[in-house]
Amino acid sequence: MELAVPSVREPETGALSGGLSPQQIVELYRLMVLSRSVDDREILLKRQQKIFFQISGAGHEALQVGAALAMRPGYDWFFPYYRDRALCLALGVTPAEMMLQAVGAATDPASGGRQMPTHWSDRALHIVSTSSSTTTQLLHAVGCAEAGRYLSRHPEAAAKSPDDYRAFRDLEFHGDEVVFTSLGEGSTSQGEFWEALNTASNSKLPVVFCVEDNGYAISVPVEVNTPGGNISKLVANFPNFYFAEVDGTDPEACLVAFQAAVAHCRAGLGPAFVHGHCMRAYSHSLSDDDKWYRSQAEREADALRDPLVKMRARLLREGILTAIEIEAMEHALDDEAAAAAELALEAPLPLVAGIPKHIYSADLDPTSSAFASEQVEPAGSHPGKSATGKGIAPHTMADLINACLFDEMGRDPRIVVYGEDVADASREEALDEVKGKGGVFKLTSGLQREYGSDRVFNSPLAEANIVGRAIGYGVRGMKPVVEIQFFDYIWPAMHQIHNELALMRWRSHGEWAAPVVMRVPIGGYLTGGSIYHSQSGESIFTHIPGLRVVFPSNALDANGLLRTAIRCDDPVLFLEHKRLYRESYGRAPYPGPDFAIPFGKAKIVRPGTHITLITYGAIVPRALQAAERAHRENGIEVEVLDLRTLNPYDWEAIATSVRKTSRVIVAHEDMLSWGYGAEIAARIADELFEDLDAPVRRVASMDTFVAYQPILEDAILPQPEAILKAIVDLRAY
Ligand SMILES: Cc1ncc(C[n+]2csc(CCOP(=O)(O)OP(=O)(O)O)c2C)c(N)n1
Ligand SMILES: [Mg+2]
Repeated sequence: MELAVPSVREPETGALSGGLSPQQIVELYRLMVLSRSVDDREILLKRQQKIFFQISGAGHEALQVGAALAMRPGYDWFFPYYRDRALCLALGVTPAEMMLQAVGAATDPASGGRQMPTHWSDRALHIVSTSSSTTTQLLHAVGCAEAGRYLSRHPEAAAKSPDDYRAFRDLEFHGDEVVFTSLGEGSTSQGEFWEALNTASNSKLPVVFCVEDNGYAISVPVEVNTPGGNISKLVANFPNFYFAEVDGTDPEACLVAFQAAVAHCRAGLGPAFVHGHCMRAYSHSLSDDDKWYRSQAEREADALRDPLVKMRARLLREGILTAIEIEAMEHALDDEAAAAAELALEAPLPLVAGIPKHIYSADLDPTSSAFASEQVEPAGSHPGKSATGKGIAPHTMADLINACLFDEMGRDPRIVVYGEDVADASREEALDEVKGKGGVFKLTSGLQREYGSDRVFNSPLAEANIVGRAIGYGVRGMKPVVEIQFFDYIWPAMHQIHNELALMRWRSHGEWAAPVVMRVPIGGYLTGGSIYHSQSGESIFTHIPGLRVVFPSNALDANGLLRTAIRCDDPVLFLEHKRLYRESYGRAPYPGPDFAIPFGKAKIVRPGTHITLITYGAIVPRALQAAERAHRENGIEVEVLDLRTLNPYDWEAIATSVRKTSRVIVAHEDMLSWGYGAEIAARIADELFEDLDAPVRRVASMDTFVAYQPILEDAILPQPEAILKAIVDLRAY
């Protein structure tokens, strides 16, 4: 790839050498002015209503150019934020590409018209797609750095397999690569900032954190966000970091700071933190006016620190360029930005028909027969290490999930497993004498012992950290299979799941994806599980396009569906009902190391002719109990359908059964209102109205959380008696 600034970079390393020549100083200025010109052109277009949003990097150019020129595009990795126009230009994104995003063109290479301007993405340059959410990108950068380190230590993981997601996921890595990420000073208030620094510091990761401190977060001044007003002072005690605090309006000072930061990272000494004091030459965005909240004196003082103004003065003062030469250069760059805009305004617009493209992988369909195993034969002893059951005897769901993890990790060196308490013992020296933890439910038991601490390890107690880092691993082509200890505590990760994980592919128009598996124990019926260890809430996640949601009810399905989740190329929320982990219901022999079940295929667990009962998870055994009693006591034949996966779900199976029975109950453990059954019931009413002899009934828990006292717990959660009553009522309708 052509470097954008060959005259400035050293050809071998891509970095600048110290002590800049006049020519190199001019090149810095050129990049800064080009960035400002593109911003100014966009502002014009926004005022003419030819583009729909504008946020500028004006005032941040010096810091960003200094950062970009200390690193190597296409070799190092970049997780920038929305102000980083000058950084991206210096890395090699063209003004035309930026303008294509501003107009929302079909040919916008970063997002195909889906993201606002300045939401960067460029695969060749290693600029990973970023969102509008402040600070989420830092954890991606941390995971990306971990992946790079892992791959350097395990180059065998780069091998491709035609049989799974690896066929479509190329790996690139270098032992001395660095990962850059940036954010504003206001965004350092987010917890994920601290979560990212924790892991980067603890694991000595080669991440360059850049805080672009312009003193404001929209209208909120720095001292409101940062106690004492200086983030450098607050982070100073993190171990292993290189720290620099620089005048972010002086590109040369910034470059020197970043070169030292990058050298520290490349040498494997740990992360770096560069805090640049820049300024905001314009208001926050075109939707803001800083005259509303900044005094005139303050604005005037800030304007004197405009890096372009300062550089212009320096060029003249040091006789590097004349006023005429500067003016000619600025005009030429303005023309370049104008030409880019003209080009973009002529570009084709995205087709409405293309909207669903890249919500999920187009390469690998987890509903396809490629994931359907032959009839399984009991395959003898399973490889898992969980406490119950070895040999050919029927195994619990816990056993067969553990066995699947063992098998898949043996087969695919790109898998890493981490989460809270998932390791056998973080202090490896204890392993000789202890049994090992292996998860609070023991589902990951023995994995660290078998596959080593590089592949199975404990995370900090921070759920956003777990999922955010997994996204960083995922975009590098790795397969993180992470555990969230309880569904009740998935909420700190919700931002990462909803705005990042599920969206990575769609928002980058297929350029990036993070096919992460999140295993999550869920549900109640625990007798004493109470509010914070009994929650359901799967419909909150089936409401997220881009995320697959799986919810098995028995050991065999859990084994086969987890295998599909791991081998597929989409992010998967794999919900494991805690009550089912060691139930006698649904045990099965070990089905062997290649048993897989496609997504979106329901299973008729009891055939019947009078009523269709659609359910999943822990309600399956309860529905079967109710169906048996309805048969014995009332002569009603209920067909029980176990959906097994909730997104996608098997509409064909539902429709076939409903056409046969004409009466439907949807039953689930989660609350009734706005629950998963609401969507299924609505679709049946919409598309199968003619086939129905009665309204669609729902059975679910009360619209409240699960209480501790068992009398209350039993009343809140749906019991077999409630299902039986619905069956009898509906038959009589
Ligand atoms: C998680 C999140 N919360 C709120 C916003 C809305 N928002 C966008 S930019 C911004 C201020 C950011 O300030 P700072 O981090 O200092 O960056 P700057 O824009 O000043 O460069 C806010 C509140 C957002 N994008 N993401
Ligand atoms: Mg700011």
